[in-house]
Amino acid sequence: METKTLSKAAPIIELPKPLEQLSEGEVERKACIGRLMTYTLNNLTSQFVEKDFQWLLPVALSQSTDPLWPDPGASIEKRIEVDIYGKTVRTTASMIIHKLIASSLAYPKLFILSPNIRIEKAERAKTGKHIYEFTQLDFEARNASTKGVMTLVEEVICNLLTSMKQDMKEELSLLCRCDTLELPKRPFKVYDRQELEVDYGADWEEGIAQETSDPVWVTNIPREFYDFEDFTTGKWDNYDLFMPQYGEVLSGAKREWEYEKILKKIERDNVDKYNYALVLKLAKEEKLKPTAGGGIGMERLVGWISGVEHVAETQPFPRAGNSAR
Ligand code: ASN
Repeated sequence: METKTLSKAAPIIELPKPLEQLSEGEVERKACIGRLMTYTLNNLTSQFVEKDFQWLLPVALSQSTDPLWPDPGASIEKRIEVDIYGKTVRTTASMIIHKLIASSLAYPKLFILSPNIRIEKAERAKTGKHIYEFTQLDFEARNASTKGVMTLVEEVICNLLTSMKQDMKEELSLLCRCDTLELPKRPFKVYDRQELEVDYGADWEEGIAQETSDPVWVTNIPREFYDFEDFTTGKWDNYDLFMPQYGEVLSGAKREWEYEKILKKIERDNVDKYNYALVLKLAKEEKLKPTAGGGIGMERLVGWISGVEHVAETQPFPRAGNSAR
């Protein structure tokens, strides 16, 4: 089968201006996006609390942060490490390991608004999708299934959009999103990454985002050791959520919990075992439980809702390029 050609090459997107350089009209637009962010945070956190998820506070420095490796989508240029009281800790790339431990030991259903630092190669800022500091609504549930997580996410996103379209008409119309932001039909379609590669080649993420007019799930993406991999079929039980004309806003998975598999994958990936000693110990003692979850990128979700060119437009102090304030 022939690979489809994408309609246009990915455009290079200007970095957003800092607050103090915005014109009056641009400030109004910024404030409008800010109100949609407030609405989204309030709505999603309330929905998770109502569903009996416990709201945990984030950690900023830890021994076991996300290795972000091997993930074909990652391009980490620099990792920030610092010595505290004789121990090397790192800035949080994601709280995935903490989620697995917390959900297994004490908080079966949890979520965190977790600030993540990922210093990716500078040119990635020009995609309009990458920022070096962002916040995930990261959630995890003990004994949850992939289907269960997909249903939960579809429900919370559709609830958010339904009430936002009623309550935030002024903001959505100022951003010209009143008519274009449609309520998706449930359940969302599910694609296997392998079938998308046949259709679009290596650029399947861009391909599916351009072509779909509804949010879609993509499963079976090879990546870090903590996502569940079926060793007999070679398939990964994980999932990303892609928004139409935009791209990925959530990634998640059913997780590994068995010691032998985790160890094998850590060794296979050349990941430093020492940093994951606690999760290995818990798995060995059979205290690590099967969980599933995901993380919604808040800037990306609100970026898609607002129709921004660059995701950093959703941030009061854009975290892209070298204009840090
Ligand atoms: N939050 C993601 C998850 O739950 C992990 C990540 O951000 N790398 O799978």
